[in-house]
Amino acid sequence: TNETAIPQPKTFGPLGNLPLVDTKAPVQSLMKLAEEQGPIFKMDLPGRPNNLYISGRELVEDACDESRFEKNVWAPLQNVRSFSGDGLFTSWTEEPNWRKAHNILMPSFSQRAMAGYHDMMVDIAMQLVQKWARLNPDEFVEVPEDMTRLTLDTIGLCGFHYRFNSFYRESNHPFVEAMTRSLDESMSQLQRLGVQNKLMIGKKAQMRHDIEYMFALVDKIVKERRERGDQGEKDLLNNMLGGQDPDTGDSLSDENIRYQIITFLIAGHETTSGLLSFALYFLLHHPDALAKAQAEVDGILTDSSAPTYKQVREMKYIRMILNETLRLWPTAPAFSLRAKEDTKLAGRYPMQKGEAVNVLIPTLHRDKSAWGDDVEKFRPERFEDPSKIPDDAYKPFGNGQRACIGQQFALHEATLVLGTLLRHFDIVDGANYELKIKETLTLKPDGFTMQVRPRANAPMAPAPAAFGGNLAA
Ligand code: HEM
Ligand code: LEH
Repeated sequence: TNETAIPQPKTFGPLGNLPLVDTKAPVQSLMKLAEEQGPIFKMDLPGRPNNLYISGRELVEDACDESRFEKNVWAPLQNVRSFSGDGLFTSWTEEPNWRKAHNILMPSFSQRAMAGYHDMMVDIAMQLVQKWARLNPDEFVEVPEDMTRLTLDTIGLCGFHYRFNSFYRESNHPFVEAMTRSLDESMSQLQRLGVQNKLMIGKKAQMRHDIEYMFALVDKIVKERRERGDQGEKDLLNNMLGGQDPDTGDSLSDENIRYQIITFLIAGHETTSGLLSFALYFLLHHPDALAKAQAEVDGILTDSSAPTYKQVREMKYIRMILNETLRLWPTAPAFSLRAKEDTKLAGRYPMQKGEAVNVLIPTLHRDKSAWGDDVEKFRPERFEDPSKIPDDAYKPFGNGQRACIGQQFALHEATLVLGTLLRHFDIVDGANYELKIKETLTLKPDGFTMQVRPRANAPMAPAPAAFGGNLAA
């Protein structure tokens, strides 16, 4: 027949392939394995035999056929369900709350809806600009930490009119601590043996405690809004509290609203802060791209008022930089699909109904047959004409009806912030930072610091009236 055997790296008895995976960096281990094994390979993990990883464009294109494959809520997402339940990100498509929430929330994430969030995004972006403007020349910016402050505060304000006020705190907001620990623990559980997991009593108690903290914060936000009533806030919370599914007339239950809020707080900030951090890292190392980006924003942001929605939409090169950053380091690095019926993947690999394939996005984004030989090179110009990108070679936001609902939100926010930062500051690699990637389900540059210098020709950031509305005063 025309069936092909699937490669598998060496195994270690009952541990299977687990010893080949660095517990702190599973995705980077899988990328190395993919380089050795090719575009499809098999991994046996304790209690989880036959994990298929695919990373070739052709295979991914076939698995993205929604008539034969659907989103798989795989082990990494199963573990997250303890705090995000049947929220949009961790629900099966057939669970009734997926379509209900999808229908109710889609309009809140349309490109049009971004105009309504824009001023709130600017509010938080300006807090970052002002913090950086007040640094002494010898001080360093902790990039992922400040980007996390920014993206958490942005989703808090746009989603729920809640201010985390992260820029007024020396360390992370307790919600971020609870969330990061829970995500870490969800990932660690994947690599422990069943018996090991049962022995982790302290970790379990910590996770229970963290989940209770997150639920309590969210319940407080909902309770306060219910008591105050709808005052016309155009945010996600009002849409969830008041929205009805046009198909059924149903609205979301209180339990499901809690899961959606946790989902948005997590999804809405982890990946976008990683994106902004990697983008600044790449710009430090690509002066040509940096100069082009600064020339673009200098031409668009010509007066001292805050960027408008329209100006952000004009920042085409900044957008290309973000696209190219997500090519090399897609901050949500994998998703999983399962066969809806018995089928053959790419006409060669028989799959039974329910069998899954996991898409390894960073390796897909380095498929030379799709991108050319210079795949390792950071070159935003690849995205000049998106029609030139082969189908399904670029999947940073997932696939089909289960693709990221927050894509426009993330890209509008990231474009606004990167454009505004580059208009105001030159960036300097004062610490000779060497890239090291931290994994917590998402990817971030670990310990990345740099210096910033206010640009001579920058328009001054709008400041409170006490300062004359202008930092120069
Ligand atoms: C789904 C990536 C930002 C909310 C997804 C998926 C990916 C992804 C790959 C598909 C997951 C799967 O198939 O299992 C990203 C990246 C982001 C980002 C790279 C930023 C650079 C956001 C933001 C929000 C968000 C800002 C919300 C404010 C969601 C939700 C889903 C999702 C709710 C599930 C959608 C559904 O299945 O109906 N995202 N995301 N994401 N994302 Fe994002
Ligand atoms: O493949 C992974 N883990 C392996 C285990 C390992 C021992 C081989 C496995 O098979 O479970 C790594 C898992 C990576 C999961 C990426 C999930 C993406 C999370 C994105 C969260 C943020 N977000 C959500 C929505 N929009 C953004």
